[in-house]
Amino acid sequence: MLALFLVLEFLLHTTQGEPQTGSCKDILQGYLTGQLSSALGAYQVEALRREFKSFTDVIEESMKRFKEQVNASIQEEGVRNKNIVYIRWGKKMCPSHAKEIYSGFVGGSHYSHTGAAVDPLCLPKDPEWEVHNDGNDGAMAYVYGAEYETNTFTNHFPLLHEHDVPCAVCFVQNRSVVKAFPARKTCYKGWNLEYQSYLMAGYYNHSAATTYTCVDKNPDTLHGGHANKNGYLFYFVEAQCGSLKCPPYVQGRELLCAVCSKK
Ligand SMILES: [Ca+2]
Ligand SMILES: [Ca+2]
Repeated sequence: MLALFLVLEFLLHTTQGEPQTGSCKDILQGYLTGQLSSALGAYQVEALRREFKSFTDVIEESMKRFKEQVNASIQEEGVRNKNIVYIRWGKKMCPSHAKEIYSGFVGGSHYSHTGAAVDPLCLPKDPEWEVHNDGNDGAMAYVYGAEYETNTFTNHFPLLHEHDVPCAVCFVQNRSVVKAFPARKTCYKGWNLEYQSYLMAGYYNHSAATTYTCVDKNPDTLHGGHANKNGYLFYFVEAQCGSLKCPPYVQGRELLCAVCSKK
């Protein structure tokens, strides 16, 4: 309504002072004040109305587009200042589009300890220290290295068995969020793939609780780490039907994981 009023005002002003002001100005003024000349045909009023309507429609449409553009550039600006960091488990390097903060080796609690910390760590190769006392000092938590436990799976995966597990901490600019999607190898619409992986966790019957972790689907191994020393252990995760819906899940099938990010 405001737009219509402004258009009419504009037309009135632009027609003022012109010699043949008679008809157009009178019609507009009549339209605005409601005192339309009786001599004026109804069809002229209708024609004017239609013209104003199409004109204001054009203005409203371009205002809408302008608003959308402003919103999009505000959003773009917001994302430009955002970054994500994630750990690529099982790989020494980050994906090519990411910057590597550091590459390290996976550590965690011992699979046999009931009081274990559940989550694995990506330990750097250049640790720093403060006050310390070498040797075991009693009441402490522990961190061990990590191994793949993959001898009962198929294909090339038994070759990884007992090898130590690397990791890389990766940094990606202009992304607002990163998330692991279990049971997926591709990302949902609007998300970008960071890395494809298998879902892994501790053995179901070990004492220590673990956490589901997305370990790269083409894992690297740490040089010189092929010895069964145990510690934090990674096993593939199989679907178990029941309360888990099958289909879509399949009894005994190993689950994947897609790590995806979004602008
Ligand atoms: Ca082992
Ligand atoms: Ca299986």
